Amino acid sequence: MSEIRHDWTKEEIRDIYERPLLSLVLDAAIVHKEEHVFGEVQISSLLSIKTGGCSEDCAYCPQAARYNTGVKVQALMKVDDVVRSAENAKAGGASRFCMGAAWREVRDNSDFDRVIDMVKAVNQLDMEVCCTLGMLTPYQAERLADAGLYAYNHNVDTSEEHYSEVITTRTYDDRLNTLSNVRKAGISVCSGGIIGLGETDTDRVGMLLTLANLPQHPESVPINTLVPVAGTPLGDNNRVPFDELVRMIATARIVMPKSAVRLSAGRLSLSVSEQAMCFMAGANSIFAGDKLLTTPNPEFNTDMDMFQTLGLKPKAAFADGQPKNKQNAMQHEPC
Ligand code: SAM
Ligand code: DTB
Ligand code: SF4
Repeated sequence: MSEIRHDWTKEEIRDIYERPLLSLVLDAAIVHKEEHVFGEVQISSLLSIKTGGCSEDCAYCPQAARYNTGVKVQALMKVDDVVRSAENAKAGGASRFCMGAAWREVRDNSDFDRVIDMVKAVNQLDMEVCCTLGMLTPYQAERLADAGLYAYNHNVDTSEEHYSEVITTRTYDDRLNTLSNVRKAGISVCSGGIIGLGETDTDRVGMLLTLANLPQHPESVPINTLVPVAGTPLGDNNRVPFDELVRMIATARIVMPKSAVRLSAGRLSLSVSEQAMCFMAGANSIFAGDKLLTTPNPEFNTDMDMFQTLGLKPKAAFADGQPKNKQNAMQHEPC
């Protein structure tokens, strides 16, 4: 068993990150095999329930209102349409359904009431329900938990030092506060970041340090590579070399041994063999479906062919435990 630590130093993580690539992958694969079912990969489906028009200035994001990216603003979807999409995702083998909204933060209004109804409805399908809606208060996190929300995605995105180069309309501490509110509400935490934002290796190590030294490791750690979108300030950034992505995944696997590491945005630019190396290095979760929120992702059938070729198996829902409201229901059931 790997030791679960929350007292990593920057130097220790940097030493891991800088190991010769194949030794690093081997070390990560050993941790992965000890802590997870090797070859089992969680399939998450992603749906943008409210698109574009966001007030934040995240320099990578096509949904920020201030950048001219061609993304069409779409109001919050109807509950029935969301449920239909979740049913399709389940039929395709997804065990987690993640609903994303281009909001800076959740407001206590009828839109949030509708999201609560979406969470309840998707929860009925026995899928792990996830949301990513921006900043949350403790009360909002409680409401989501009570509705049966399984996980909440809120990325730290980059290191604390690099953060203000990318986003100025909220702080790193705002992000960490929301993560703490989510954790206190008993919701599974999904938090990671993006590489390719113009950060240094030290920033990448710094981001992993933040995540690995949280009081509890996030249950999921998405590693996104920037999908450069024309019109955003980072639209002309170069593609991240694939070995750097592998390094990031392997280091995340070693410093957070029990977390799911998600090979997230950017897969469309990776070959099957490059993705295979990511799985070898400890990635055990993907977003499947031909669209992420607004940008393209590999076709579902292409991914299933990859699963076949690499001998990967989709992970069942709730393999790591039930959401809070189901736990309560089970505790109150007579024996
Ligand atoms: N508005 C909410 C928020 O910011 O938390 C939820 C949606 S937001 C689009 C979710 C995450 O998507 C961001 O934190 C970022 O990590 C990722 N993301 C957005 N645009 C991206 C891009 N062009 N390439 C890679 N990842 C991106
Ligand atoms: C995460 O870390 N990556 C996903 C999910 N969480 C919400 C989003 C990726 C978005 C990529 C850009 C787009 O499609 O708009
Ligand atoms: Fe808005 Fe989220 Fe995009 Fe930032 S990442 S602009 S908060 S939708």
